[in-house]
Amino acid sequence: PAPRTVLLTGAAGGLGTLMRGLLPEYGYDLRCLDLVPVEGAPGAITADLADRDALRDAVRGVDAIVHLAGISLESSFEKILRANIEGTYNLYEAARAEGVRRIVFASSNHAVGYTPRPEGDDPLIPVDTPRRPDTFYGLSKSFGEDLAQLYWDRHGLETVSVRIGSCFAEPTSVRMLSIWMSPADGARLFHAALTAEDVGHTVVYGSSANTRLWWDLTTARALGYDPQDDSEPYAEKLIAEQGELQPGNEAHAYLGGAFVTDPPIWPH
Ligand code: NAI
Ligand code: 15L
Repeated sequence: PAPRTVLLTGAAGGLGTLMRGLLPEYGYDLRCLDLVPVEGAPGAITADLADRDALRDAVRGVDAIVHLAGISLESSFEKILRANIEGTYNLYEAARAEGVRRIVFASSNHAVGYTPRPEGDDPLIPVDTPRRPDTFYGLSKSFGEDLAQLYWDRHGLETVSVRIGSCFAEPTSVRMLSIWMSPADGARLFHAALTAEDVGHTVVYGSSANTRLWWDLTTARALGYDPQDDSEPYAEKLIAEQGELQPGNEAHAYLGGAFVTDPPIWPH
């Protein structure tokens, strides 16, 4: 049966807030969790991913989990270790112990951020390209994908790892023209990841059907994802303001963009 009750971790964050608005239209009952109170979500759980007891209570009885919580930019190794690496482990352990069958894991393009971006007629980047994290943050997403594989192989807990590009209301940079995921397509992809059958551990890229796409959406489409948006209408204005990406510029040369040269730092 299709999952109905879904735990949404990181529900107070940017993507969590967008998905709280969009996923209920697909019929889900969301149980929200975050480190900070989730405004406008009565009954939301305020808990740290470090709190194993709270996670056991939070996952009990849900059909699936959408795991967005964690540090979403670069930080010290110690902070990334606690929130993203141990935190994701704690969530998977709770899910295993409570018999949850499926997790949708918010991985990131920064797990493969040191992959050179395709130019011209270069082939699109496949999901099985070697992982090349660009930061400790990207390293934690690479860990999450391996953890997901282990929990599938050993425990039969299924995961769709979504290497999200940039999911914001609009693309705001020339790089984002290639990796943008509109919020509506984000909800379509999460819904597909929650409902497709026999996913085992599947890795997909998360973006809209952008004209300037850098990566291969075949595995995402195989879940039933049918993206409806394209960043191209934003291209002319962004390129006029910012110029085209320059191959000689290190911050333009890789998938991870400026994360390889000057990563944005998590503010807390
Ligand atoms: P965000 O930073 O706005 O939200 C993350 C949420 O996680 C915050 O509300 C924060 O309070 C919560 N959180 C942090 N540490 C926690 C802990 N120890 N315990 C419980 N909750 C904790 O980030 P955003 O943009 O909403 O991203 C959500 C997820 O998607 C993140 O895992 C991020 O790495 C991933 N992602 C997002 C992309 C995007 O374009 N928004 C791109 C690629 C990946
Ligand atoms: C990410 O992984 C971040 O969480 C998000 O805030 C954006 O910076 C995105 O990658 C990106 O690469 O644009």
